[in-house]
Amino acid sequence: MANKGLLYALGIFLPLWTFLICIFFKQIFLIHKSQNIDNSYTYLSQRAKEQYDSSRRRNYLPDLKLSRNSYEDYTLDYRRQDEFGCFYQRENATILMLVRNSELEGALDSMRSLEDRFNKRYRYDWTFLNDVPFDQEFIEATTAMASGKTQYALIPPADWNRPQWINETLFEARLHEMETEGVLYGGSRSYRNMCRFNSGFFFKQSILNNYDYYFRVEPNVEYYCDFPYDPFRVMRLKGKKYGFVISLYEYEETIPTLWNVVEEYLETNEGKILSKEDSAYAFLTDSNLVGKYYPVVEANSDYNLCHFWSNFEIGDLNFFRSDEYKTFFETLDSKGGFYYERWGDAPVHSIGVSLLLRPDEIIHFDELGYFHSPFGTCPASHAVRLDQRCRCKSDDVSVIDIEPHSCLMRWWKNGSGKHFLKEVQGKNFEYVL
Ligand SMILES: Nc1nc2c(ncn2[C@@H]2O[C@H](COP(=O)(O)OP(=O)(O)O)[C@@H](O)[C@H]2O)c(=O)[nH]1
Ligand SMILES: *[C@@H]1O[C@H](CO)[C@@H](O)[C@H](O)[C@H]1NC(C)=O
Ligand SMILES: *[C@@H]1O[C@H](CO)[C@@H](O)[C@H](O)[C@H]1NC(C)=O
Ligand SMILES: *[C@@H]1O[C@H](CO)[C@@H](O)[C@H](O)[C@H]1NC(C)=O
Ligand SMILES: [Mg+2]
Repeated sequence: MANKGLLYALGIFLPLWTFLICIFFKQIFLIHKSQNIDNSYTYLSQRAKEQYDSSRRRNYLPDLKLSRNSYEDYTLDYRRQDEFGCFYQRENATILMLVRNSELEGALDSMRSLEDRFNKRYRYDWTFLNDVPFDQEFIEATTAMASGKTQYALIPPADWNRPQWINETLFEARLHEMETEGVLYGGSRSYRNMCRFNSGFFFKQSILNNYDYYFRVEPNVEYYCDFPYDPFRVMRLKGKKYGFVISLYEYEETIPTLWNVVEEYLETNEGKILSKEDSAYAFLTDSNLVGKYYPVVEANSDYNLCHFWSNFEIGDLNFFRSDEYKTFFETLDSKGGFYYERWGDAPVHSIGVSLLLRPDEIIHFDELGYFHSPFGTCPASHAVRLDQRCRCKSDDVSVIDIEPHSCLMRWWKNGSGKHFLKEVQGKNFEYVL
């Protein structure tokens, strides 16, 4: 009989049916449970979002300016920032690191941080420069760490080494003198090569010919926050040629005669370059009170020693490749101060861009938290720090932004200006967290 056969089959497989039914209910139970967990997390995160996040609502309230340190109301239209991914048209740009083989660990730390905070979404190329060939271990590890393509170049000796015309007797004497005086890197030969290379030769490397913009990265730095935009795109769309995050005073003992040479350059090139009124000259020379502070460092020349910290910089290579900058660098270089003194590439770049660019061509990226020992910068707005997943405290001792030894306030005053939330919104506006 057919029925008997069916019962027989069901009976024989009874343990199997029971097993399957158990699994089925267990699954339903688990799904249910996990949905509960999900719901509670969703609820919590929704609440946090609503509680804190005026910045996420920026899309709907585009006129709201956050309490950040920026004079730009909106660095970019954020609504267009979701365009990354495979359809994003990258800028003509590369991330650039001059580095030694021995600094591999520090290079990887910086890369890990920048990839996580910015580049993994865009996959810009990484370009590595060195005065000796990179070793296999370095190439392998950095290539594995990069989301974009990597390329490596050897700097020609003529772009790196001390030129023949440097007076060796004088050089050795000054090296010894500055070392005895305890000047930072005062006794170092390679540091001088590095500073001169970064001042006048990095942008001439043929490996960079194919790019318009570079983003300089050093080993052992950290980026504290998610980048809220592609800084290269900001540079192009806003017509910026030089970007910085930290500005401070230079040690005068490293550049005793630099400003004299700059004044000579200004006299010779008057009329060929921007006038003092049109450039950011005032940023370099103002020494009046800013807020509560006079410059914390006394200077012996008209140069107030303010400079952009060049370990972070995003720049337009075509500016550095211009005749104006070339003449500027060559005038400085011909005096030998990169060797007889210890001129840093930071004051040289800063003076160069401040004299040759309009203030509105220089940008302070104030939403990008950053640390290079011993100083850091961190967005001042709590909402921005949450929104960009920052890992920094804006009142940390290392955060230099509005400390007396920072030149940022001077940049606001005599550079490209700044307005504050209350000025923009009027006195009725209150920003409440
Ligand atoms: N290839 C190479 N890179 C160097 C040399 N000296 C300095 N650098 C790089 O130049 C940059 C500045 O040097 P660093 O030691 O960080 O100087 P600091 O930041 O002024 O203390 C870093 O990216 C270094 O990796 C050198 O002799 N060879
Ligand atoms: C090199 O410098 C030393 C010390 O200042 C000086 O005595 C000497 O004349 C210089 N040599 C040349 C060739 O200029
Ligand atoms: C990128 O920039 C370089 C240098 O300015 C230029 O020669 C090249 O044509 C640019 N490439 C693209 C795709 O725009
Ligand atoms: C810097 O700006 C202040 C305020 O606008 C102005 O009084 C001062 O003259 C400026 N400094 C220079 C050197 O132009
Ligand atoms: Mg460094």
